[in-house]
Amino acid sequence: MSDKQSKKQEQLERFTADDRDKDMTTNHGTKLSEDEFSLKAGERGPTLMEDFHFREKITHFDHERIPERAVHARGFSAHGEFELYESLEEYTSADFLTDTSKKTPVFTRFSTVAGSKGSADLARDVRGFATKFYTDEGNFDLVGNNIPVFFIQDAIKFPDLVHAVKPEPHNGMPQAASAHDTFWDFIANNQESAHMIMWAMSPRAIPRSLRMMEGFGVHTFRLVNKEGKAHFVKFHWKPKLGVHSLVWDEAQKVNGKNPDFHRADLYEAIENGDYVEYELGFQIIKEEDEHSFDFDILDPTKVWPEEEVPVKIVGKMTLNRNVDNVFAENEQVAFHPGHVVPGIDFSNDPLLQGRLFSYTDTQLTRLGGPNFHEIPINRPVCPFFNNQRDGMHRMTINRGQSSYHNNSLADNHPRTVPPEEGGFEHYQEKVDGNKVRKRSESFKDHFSQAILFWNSMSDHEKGHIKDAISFELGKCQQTSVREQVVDMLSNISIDLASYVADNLGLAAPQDQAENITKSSPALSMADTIETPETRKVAVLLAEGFNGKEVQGVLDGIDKAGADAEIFSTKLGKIKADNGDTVEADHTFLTGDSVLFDAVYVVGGPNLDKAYKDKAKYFTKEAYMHFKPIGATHDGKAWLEEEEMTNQPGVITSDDLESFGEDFIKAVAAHRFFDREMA
Ligand code: HDD
Repeated sequence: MSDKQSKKQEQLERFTADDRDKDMTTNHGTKLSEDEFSLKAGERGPTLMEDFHFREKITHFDHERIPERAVHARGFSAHGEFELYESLEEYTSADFLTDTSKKTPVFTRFSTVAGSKGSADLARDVRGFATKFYTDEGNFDLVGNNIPVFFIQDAIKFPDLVHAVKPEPHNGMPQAASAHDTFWDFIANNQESAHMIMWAMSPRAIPRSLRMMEGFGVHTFRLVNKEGKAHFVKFHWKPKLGVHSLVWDEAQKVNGKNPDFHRADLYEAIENGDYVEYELGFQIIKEEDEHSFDFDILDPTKVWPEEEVPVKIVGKMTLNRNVDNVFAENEQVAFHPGHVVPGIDFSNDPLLQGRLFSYTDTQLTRLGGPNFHEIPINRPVCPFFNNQRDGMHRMTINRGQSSYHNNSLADNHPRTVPPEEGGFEHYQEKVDGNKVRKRSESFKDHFSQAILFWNSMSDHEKGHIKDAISFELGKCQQTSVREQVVDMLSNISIDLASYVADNLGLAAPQDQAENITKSSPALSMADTIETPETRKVAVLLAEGFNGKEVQGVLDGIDKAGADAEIFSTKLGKIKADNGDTVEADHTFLTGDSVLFDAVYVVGGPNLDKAYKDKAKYFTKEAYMHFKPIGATHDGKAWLEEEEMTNQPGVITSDDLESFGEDFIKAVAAHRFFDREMA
């Protein structure tokens, strides 16, 4: 974290309370002498109404919960800062995008969409990626997802989409899962979802870490410069650690072993000083080129292929501070795609236009009234004044006699500000049309980009998608739903549709998918950044292990920025053959293979069969999830016994130095899907 507190942190500081070393009082300040027993008429008698302490404590508790978000209920957040690499004044007048000397405080909340607040992190789902920039000109909220397109083209269909994916109303199942009839019935009968469903069934929907996924503003926005000239823009976040995912079997197990897997990963990375970095990128299209593409740039079910419209990297966000209080910050933060600052404006994307209504509206129920902007996490760092007054939970004590505009009593203050001095002015787009409830002709192609996405996938991503759809439809009860989806898939790929049909015992589809061969390599995760940094390596060793040699490998893991955690027969100190000790972090009871990126198997003398079996099972599971595995000493023999050697990403060697290097390289590579093919 920067040594100087950010403006936002200073502001939040004024609202924080630290009750260490403090006396206990009621909310009204009366000191309390007792907090364990209610006031009773006699030791065994009834509680008395006059017990104000009891009444206050229970009343507060009775009202501790607020409605969870209608979608994106389960989320986790962190504070940070945004730095700009170069002035973008050619495109925008926004000061945080033109002044490179500024560090703009940010607050980012990641979320799953469908599950309740208490659901598990590794649901197969889209991830929300919402960032509040506390700029000196007001808050700018970039409320995006980790997938660059959306299921629907018009916001009026959002309640239908959400009703379809949420637990079914007659039995309240399933929780945090799209693998059920109503969701797939919606998909098959709303074919604009074809492109997004391909992303949602791809590995992107089960990220390895919130730190290892991209973010997208999804919609087309506008950047407007000082001269009033506008460009269309799409926003991107690119993680410095690359884009990585888990496999489905692993994800489901992680949900049981550690439902907080993603939030713990983010929290611990920040606590360890491994600050989380994403670069901000812009795709920019000139206004005059609006109609130069084979898709409508206002259609939120379309990407702008990066090969056609390159992503210009403009700055970096670093998340470097955990929240102090999950309710006060993560729960009470209120994002809104309509929170813009001068220099950023909207496009006519009908999904975006509808969102501009929904987000303030939902906070009225969720946060209990119109003053949620006064909650510390939501306050801008710049001053804010207007004539809005009163309402539930008003905190500000507005002085003065007048609360209207125009006035003479306060010399017309608070005054509006002309655009040249920083007042927001809407981009003066000429709009002329008949009032119609219609989909534009240019929004009617639902399959070209679904095919583009499919064509761009590596073999293992294609395999993942095939199995994901087979899983999801396999969980659907209605044959008619399965059939309709297979029919829909045949518009994307006959290979995909036939595979799924075969898995479901359905007839192979007849229709041919359109013959589109175009692909966009940027859509695949296959060529992403590879690094061992912050990867978690499970090291299996026991008393009497070769201390000198193993320490060398552990040092190498540490030097590479990865994190080795020791599994042994018991917690506490484990003695090596040279008398050195290491501290065991886990036993097979407290830790699990699915919670690690790689396994290094060492073993030790005098281990009983039960222990060896567990160690082999642990390693085999990592092997089945295509993870890097290294083995030296006794570990090598275990791998041989289980026929795991001579496979991609399985490193064994007697030369400890080359072993260390090869193992770290394997850890950086993340997964070895060739093993799947072998
Ligand atoms: Fe939304 C929350 C992202 C379409 C209505 N949305 C919400 C959050 C994210 C998104 C990240 C969680 C914010 C947080 O962490 O507090 N939503 C999107 C994206 C969309 C999208 C990327 C399409 C491109 N959303 C969308 C539509 C509507 C909504 C079309 C309604 C017309 N979204 C909401 C909401 C939520 C919300 C009900 C629930 C909680 C909240 O707003 O504050 O208003």
